[in-house]
Amino acid sequence: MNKKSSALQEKKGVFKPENTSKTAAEIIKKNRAKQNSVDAFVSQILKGNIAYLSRAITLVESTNTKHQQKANKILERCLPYANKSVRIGITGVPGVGKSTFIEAFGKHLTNQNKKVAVLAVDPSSSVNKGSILGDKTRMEQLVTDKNAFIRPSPSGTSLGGVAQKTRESIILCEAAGFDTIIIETVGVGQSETVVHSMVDFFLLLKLAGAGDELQGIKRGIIEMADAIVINKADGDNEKNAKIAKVEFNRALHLYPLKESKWQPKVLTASALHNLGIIKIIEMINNYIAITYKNGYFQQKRNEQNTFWLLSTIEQQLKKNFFENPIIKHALEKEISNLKNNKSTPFAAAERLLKL
Ligand SMILES: Nc1nc2c(ncn2[C@@H]2O[C@H](COP(=O)(O)OP(=O)(O)O)[C@@H](O)[C@H]2O)c(=O)[nH]1
Ligand SMILES: [Mg+2]
Repeated sequence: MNKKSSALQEKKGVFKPENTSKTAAEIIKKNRAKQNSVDAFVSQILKGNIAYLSRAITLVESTNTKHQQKANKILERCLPYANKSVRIGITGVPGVGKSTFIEAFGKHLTNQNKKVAVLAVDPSSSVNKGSILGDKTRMEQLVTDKNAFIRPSPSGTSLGGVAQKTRESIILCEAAGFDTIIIETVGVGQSETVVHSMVDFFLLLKLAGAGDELQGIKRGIIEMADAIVINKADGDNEKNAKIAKVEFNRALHLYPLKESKWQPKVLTASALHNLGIIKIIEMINNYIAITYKNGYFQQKRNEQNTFWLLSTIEQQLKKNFFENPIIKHALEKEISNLKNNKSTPFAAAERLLKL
């Protein structure tokens, strides 16, 4: 075979000069650092830049210590611009219509030129990637609305950790100009209590005709609610919803008047057919006006802040303790001692704490 025509023949390469000069590379690097600086994050968030808001929330949610430090700096500087919003918690069992409701409710608000952020606290989301994400199809209109921002639940091992991240995200959203913050949570377990402790108004969605046990709603959650909305009040269900409304109203009147001096309301709605939503918005506005006037709004936020300060310290202490290599090692030893009946849990705990 002719050597020249062989495909295997190698051609000598020509020298190719670097297409970026050193100075150009440095300028690019510097610009990138500038774009990623805390200053850039803060100024862009305050301008309402959604891309930066999203990235800041990602930093908040990161487990990387460097990211967390950066997030804390951003948070600290956003804090003076936060707080000017109405925070609404929405709970109810899966299938009750939370996502459909938030879509209808959120659309009404953005039509009134409000800026709506939807966050979630879902401790199970580390497994199924968060309820909202899958639900984005149910929030089709809100997802594409430039005045809305939807973020799925952070994942995490502990509810406390997940909640902490959501609280920090609230601050970032508020600094970005969102005046209505909706926090969704699934009505199972402890997450309602946690969401209740970070919102101004707590709304429980229910269905007519299904008993509380069936709906997995505990008495304590009904007690926390500032309003119960009986959803799916349409078609054949409308009559049942009206009956349920009367029953719930009667039941709610048995509870002592809340510290807010607000008598919880029961309303019916059809999230699917967009009925009864305006009344709910008016009711929440009314609640805000009343509690602003009687001072309860601020008092509750102050109490919530104190609660979160203490719980943040608690979490940090725990984290520092359990992540300390000396403790980690000693803990392992103590656990194996326990197994061999060489020690008691109390004596072991005392020794570890002294370390
Ligand atoms: N008839 C009726 N169906 C509804 C209503 N709201 C939600 N749904 C339906 O109930 C199902 C569950 O709704 P979804 O919003 O995903 O509930 P979530 O699990 O609480 O978020 C969906 O098929 C909805 O279309 C309503 O007001 N009326
Ligand atoms: Mg949902």
